Amino acid sequence: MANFDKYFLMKPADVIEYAKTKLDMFDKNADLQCTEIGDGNINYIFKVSDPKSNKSVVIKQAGVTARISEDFVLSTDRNRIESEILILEHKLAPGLGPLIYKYDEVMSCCAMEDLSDHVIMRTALLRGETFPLFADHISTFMVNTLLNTTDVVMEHKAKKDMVKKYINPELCEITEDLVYTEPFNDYKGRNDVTPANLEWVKQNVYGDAALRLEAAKLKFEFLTNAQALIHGDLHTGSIFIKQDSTKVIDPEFAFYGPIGYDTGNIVANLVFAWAHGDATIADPAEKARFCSWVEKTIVEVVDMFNTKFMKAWKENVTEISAKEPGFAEWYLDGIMRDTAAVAGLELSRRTLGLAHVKDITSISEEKPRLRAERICLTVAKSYIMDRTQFHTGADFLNALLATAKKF
Ligand code: SR1
Ligand code: MG
Repeated sequence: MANFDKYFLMKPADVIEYAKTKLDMFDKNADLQCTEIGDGNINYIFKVSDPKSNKSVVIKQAGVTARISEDFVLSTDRNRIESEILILEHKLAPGLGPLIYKYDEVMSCCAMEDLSDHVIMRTALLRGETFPLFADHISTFMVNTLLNTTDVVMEHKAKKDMVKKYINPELCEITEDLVYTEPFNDYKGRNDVTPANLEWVKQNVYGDAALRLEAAKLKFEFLTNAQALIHGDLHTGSIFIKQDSTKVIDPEFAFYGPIGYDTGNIVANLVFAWAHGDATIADPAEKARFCSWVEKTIVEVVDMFNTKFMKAWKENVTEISAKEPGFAEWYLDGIMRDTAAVAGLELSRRTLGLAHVKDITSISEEKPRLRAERICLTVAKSYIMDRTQFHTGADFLNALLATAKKF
């Protein structure tokens, strides 16, 4: 029987033993059940439950390679980063993430609150469910976790210590390759383009030198702009949700990067939800109900973020130079520009690259799928190329609606 003093990749039976001996949650004689419930690209996630006491816990373990492909050899230290960031996010944005019970450096695993009463947001959106509090919750999460970890609020040496502590080179490399590079040139031959769209993609994406140049500039901003401690992978698959609650999970890509990387991911993944609803919901009234909720949510996420950001700025800013009149507006304008750019990058990479989203891949009929992909790739281009023109939620939505009309 393992005593967990040396790392190995656990199977469900090991996880039961682990939960019994390493967590002070279950009776030593409890008849525990364990299932691997992970459906992400990288880690192994186990739910352990005791039907008798009704207690349960989630245990997440990092392997030495990514689940999606052994090409990605990754430090298991990402589990430390994830555990520490979840604890920090819980302090900065209380109630908007899971509780962490334990981090185990040897086994590179952590034990956290079981959120089985919630559902992964992408899954719920694919079923046409809507969440009226989402924009409010996610804008609070982003403002609190992002602004409070910047040089604007933090003492600069303390912030630099955080930059050091959360340097995350391997996970950042995945983003550099998959988000900023490969969607525009497929130089590693890993892209996965829908065959009937390949010629269109060659002409409109790979063949667009101006687009490739902007993506290159954005990559260097991602590499060098240590603006805030970002989540780094804030898509609808990293959010557990129910009507009255939103919980952000999975911050293993966290590092000091541009704030717009998080806000842009939220916008892009709402656009994917819209594209899925638009392509698959047959009943016009039902389609209007779902798509108009997504449209309103895109607008609200951006506008609430802007309003809350300015309010929090006034309350929390400590950096003297940041108090100069006009500085806050300049700073926020930069975030909106990056939000647009990243929304465009995320839309491009999830449509063309190695890691897709179900919003697109589950569109089973070819014609609507090709149309959905072209809408996403075309609005992506305008988010990237015209990124200085995006300031309000309406700016983001209008670009989407104008693009959709063309196809
Ligand atoms: C190799 S990992 C592929 C993608 O999955 C994660 O969720 C990140 O989005 C990453 O880019
Ligand atoms: Mg993830």
